[in-house]
Amino acid sequence: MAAASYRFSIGPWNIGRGADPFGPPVRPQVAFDDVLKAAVSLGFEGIQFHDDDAVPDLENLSPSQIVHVAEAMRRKLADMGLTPEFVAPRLWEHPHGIDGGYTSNDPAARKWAIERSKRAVDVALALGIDLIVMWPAREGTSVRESKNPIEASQQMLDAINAILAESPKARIAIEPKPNEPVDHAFVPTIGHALSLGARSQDPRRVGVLIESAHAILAGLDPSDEMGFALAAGKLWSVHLNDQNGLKFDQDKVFGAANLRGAFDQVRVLESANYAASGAFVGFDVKAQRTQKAESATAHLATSKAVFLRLVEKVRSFPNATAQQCITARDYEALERLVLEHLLSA
Ligand code: GLO
Ligand code: MG
Repeated sequence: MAAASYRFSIGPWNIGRGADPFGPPVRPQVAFDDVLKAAVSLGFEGIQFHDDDAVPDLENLSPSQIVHVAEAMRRKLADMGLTPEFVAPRLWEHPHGIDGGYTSNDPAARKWAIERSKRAVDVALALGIDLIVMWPAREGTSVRESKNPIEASQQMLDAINAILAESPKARIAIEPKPNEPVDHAFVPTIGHALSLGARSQDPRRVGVLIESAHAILAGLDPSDEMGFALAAGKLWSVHLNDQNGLKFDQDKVFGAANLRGAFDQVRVLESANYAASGAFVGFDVKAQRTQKAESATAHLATSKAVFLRLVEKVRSFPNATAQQCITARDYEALERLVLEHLLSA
């Protein structure tokens, strides 16, 4: 039987303008329709959305207007042969989200965050999908004493339950990140995310999205985080990228900092037959600030190419020899085998 093919996805934020905290944008804004065209030409089928990527200015629209605009987006994607993957409520840019949404100390902000998340469910359903990604960007603290972590855990759970209650179809993939923009986030790892999901009103509808860089920032191995989620049947999307140690969130090209770590991530996805699950492989990568506008999608092409090369590397790995090394407890020989395999043409 032929192996299932991987489906690749990107978000519009992956074709960015190159701004960083120390300098302004260096490239012109790429229009949303041009992002879609780039996705098609680069061989990406899936489009990931923030709620207001799909429905611009949604704060000023009624719920029925939001649905109307999202339905038009659904048709636009279909005409181009594209598929929406998920919708993420963007709580971290609005003034109400300044101190976090669900865990804000301001009750009005908490209410807003829940309402906005419900609208994201409406957007997803109007796009014809059921997956909501929850990246708890500012749900945490920079001054530890500013929030109560016990209350915050309950508030995160309440938000999950509110989203689940909005529609019996809605599924949530929590995307944990340990820090940035906050100092300490309340849902920093996959273990935290899965534990919250298990305590929710419908654990079957709560899973995770794992971003390689976020696991590395937590001092963890992304492939082990993936393995933990896969064992529970909870890996519903991935944001593959790379990260050069404990720095700001770099969103580097997949494999750019640690090619062996990238190999291990592909290996765990292959061993769980992730492609057959129908879930997407997303790349949450950013073009470098130095990149000129005309080649500011190269990071996406490279990430996909590296992923596919690593799929070949995983499939041609000498598993029988590796097993002999394991049986003999000769892990130095296994180390050599892996390195020689990665170095071979
Ligand atoms: C930032 C996150 C971000 C999310 C995206 C979807 O660190 O990785 O890119 O993945 O906003 O929620
Ligand atoms: Mg991400």
